[in-house]
Amino acid sequence: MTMKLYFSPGACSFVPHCLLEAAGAEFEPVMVKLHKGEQSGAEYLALNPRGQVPVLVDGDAVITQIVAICTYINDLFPGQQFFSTTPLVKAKALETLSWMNNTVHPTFTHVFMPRYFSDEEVIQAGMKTFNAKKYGGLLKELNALVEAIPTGREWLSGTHFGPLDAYALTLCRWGAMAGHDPVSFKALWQHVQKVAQHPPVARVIERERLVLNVYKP
Ligand SMILES: N[C@@H](CCC(=O)N[C@@H](CS)C(=O)NCC(=O)O)C(=O)O
Repeated sequence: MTMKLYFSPGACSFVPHCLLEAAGAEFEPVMVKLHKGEQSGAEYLALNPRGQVPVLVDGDAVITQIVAICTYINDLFPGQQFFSTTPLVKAKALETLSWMNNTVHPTFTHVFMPRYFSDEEVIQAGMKTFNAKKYGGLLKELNALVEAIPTGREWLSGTHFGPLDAYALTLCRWGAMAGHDPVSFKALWQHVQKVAQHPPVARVIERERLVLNVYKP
């Protein structure tokens, strides 16, 4: 049975979307319009009570959370080496993936959806400003991780394209929405442009109709 990936254009679901495309998996991309609140409708909540994308459905199994979905896709398509088979390289990649998912990503959520964290508009405004600035510092850290890619290795994830590369692109795009010019993070921006040209990623960018640099000074 064909897998289904519930995604929203430009959201974090871009990460597993790219992995499925890169693996040549048979899957149906199902768009969830977050701006229309489709994630909060009864039908979607029956699938994922947390009302979030991504969701991967494989047969009767419903998998949520990027780290879990990426690990599952890696295990289904071991030849792709989305995670390295070298234990230490894999552990370090999971370390960075977890940081992206549990630190960088939620910092942006405070900028983009402050209403999830307070009912009060004044608090929301303060939270937005504070976290937009904090996000700039996290992008600097990400830029340093790209600079630290060992010579001879092309990808953040390891010797092959993988989740860290797709997530880096997503987080960099979001940075522009938080007021950070992606071009100012030189190594990261170069890497993101390379990732965007990787054929499976380019196909996903086209399917999701994404503009890479949405920065407006
Ligand atoms: N930790 C979750 C985060 C998922 C998440 O934050 N998804 C966002 C899009 S990037 C979402 O669906 N937001 C809709 C909402 O919260 O209303 C994961 O790894 O899947």
